[in-house]
Amino acid sequence: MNKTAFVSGATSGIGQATARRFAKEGMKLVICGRRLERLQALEEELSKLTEVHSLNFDVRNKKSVENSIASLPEEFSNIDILINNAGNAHGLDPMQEGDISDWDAMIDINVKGLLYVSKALLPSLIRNKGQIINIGSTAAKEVYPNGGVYCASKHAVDALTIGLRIDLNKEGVRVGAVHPGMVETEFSEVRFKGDRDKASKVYQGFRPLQADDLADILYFVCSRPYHVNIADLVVLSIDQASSTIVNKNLN
Ligand code: NDP
Ligand code: 8X3
Repeated sequence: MNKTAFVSGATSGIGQATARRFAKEGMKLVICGRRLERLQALEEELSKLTEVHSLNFDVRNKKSVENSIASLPEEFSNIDILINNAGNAHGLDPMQEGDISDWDAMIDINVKGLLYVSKALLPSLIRNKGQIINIGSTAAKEVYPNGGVYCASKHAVDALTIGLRIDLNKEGVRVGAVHPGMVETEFSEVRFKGDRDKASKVYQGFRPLQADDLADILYFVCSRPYHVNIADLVVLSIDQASSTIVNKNLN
């Protein structure tokens, strides 16, 4: 596909799988994340398939977001597709025991970071009649125990998706969100602050979604004809019925 895509959070999980999938489809790529070594390794890998440019910044840092995007070389500055994927959960605690620095991280990354990146890319997306796909979550549609702030951050992503779609309607920019249920990535490792045993238990006993499943779906969403905008897509594993109902019957 003859388009340039900007993928935030491309150093692991859904973002990395999506960058790989888009590269296979011949899309030009801007890949982003904080972990420089991973970013460089991915750039080297995908450069065999397509043109790739890396941007190493923290989405929480407004100036860094603006300067990084402003620094894009001419040949990468015409963004057609924005995948707003960078994000994580931090902690899983009742509100009364929540750590305020975890709350700051979730609001600053999942909500404000998405806004900073979107704002910096809107001129290009409007010029190109482009497309924004926000990665929400089932946590954007439901609230589950101990996940109040993460769910609030993803509810905000849902509202911002609708707000952007409304305001960009006259500009011909497609805006939508993909909302995954449980996907086996580094997500739980981040949530549990590096505790790999605890993280791996989250995905035991059932068939979670894999990052490649989301990459396929994201490619599908952005390869529809221009007049088709997939506005809101919830994607669950066969074993998941809701945030709290998961059929964990496998050995
Ligand atoms: P991963 O932890 O595997 O990937 C998260 C990505 O976000 C990494 O590339 C990370 O890069 C990037 N990121 C995190 N914080 C920042 C930051 N401050 N600045 C820049 N980049 C950042 O998790 P997933 O792939 O699962 O998560 C991707 C998205 O999918 C998130 O928005 C998540 O909320 C959402 N999601 C995940 C689900 C799941 O079950 N896994 C379910 C529903 C939604 P780096 O650390 O290098 O900066
Ligand atoms: C992540 C969904 O349910 O694993 O967005 O917290 S969950």
